[in-house]
Amino acid sequence: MSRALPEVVFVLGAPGSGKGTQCARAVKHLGFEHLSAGDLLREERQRPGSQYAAMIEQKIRDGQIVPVEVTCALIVAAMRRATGTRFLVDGFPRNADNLTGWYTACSETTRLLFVLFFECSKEECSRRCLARGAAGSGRSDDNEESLLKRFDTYVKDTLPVVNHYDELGLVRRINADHDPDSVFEKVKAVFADAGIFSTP
Ligand code: UP5
Ligand code: MG
Repeated sequence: MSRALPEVVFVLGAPGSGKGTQCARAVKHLGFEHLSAGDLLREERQRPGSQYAAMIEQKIRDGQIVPVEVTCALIVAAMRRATGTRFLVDGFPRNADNLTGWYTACSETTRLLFVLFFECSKEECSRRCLARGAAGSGRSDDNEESLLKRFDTYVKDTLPVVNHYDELGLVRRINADHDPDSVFEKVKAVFADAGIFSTP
């Protein structure tokens, strides 16, 4: 008997646009599991004996993108460990290399539902990340120098990925420049359009 493929929603948007915040809510109310590529990389960086730790730290600090072999392996392993079959893959794919790697590793073993894309001004995103850094996030990239690089990479490498999925009719745009509750209302509406409804 054939089993349904795991379903994936990619969650993209600028640094600080609220991907993680909204994914946490979607886990609670929409029954998805949240796989943040950035969190998985930060965990791998902390794992004793990881051969990738130094490379990951340097890439994160410089706002550059880790080679897809590393990131995709972490995502696939996390999906295998999970109990659910619906995943929010947050912050991935971020460039052409990520896209190719995902197609090779997962296009036949998962079903992409859509791409949730958070649009938020650079000023607001920067303010949020710097405030988080000032409040003691401990993230080595929540500083002005890293943020400039993160934004450069986002515009140069990640927006073309969004455009690619837009051409396939898969992008669901959300104006994320509002308070988290209002943004989540819009997120729920996108999922409801796809036939996925929230629990109270
Ligand atoms: N906040 C959230 N929503 C708000 C709202 N509506 N109003 C006011 N405040 C709001 O939110 C950021 C901050 O803003 C928080 O303090 C939050 O409370 C507040 P968050 O939900 O964390 O936003 P998010 O978009 O998740 O921001 P994040 O900083 O995580 O985005 P990045 O995309 O920069 O970070 P990520 O962890 O995905 O990646 C980090 C680095 O890892 C990358 O730069 C890259 O070097 C590397 N990476 C890869 O190489 N490959 C990958 O596939 C993924 C990452
Ligand atoms: Mg995040």
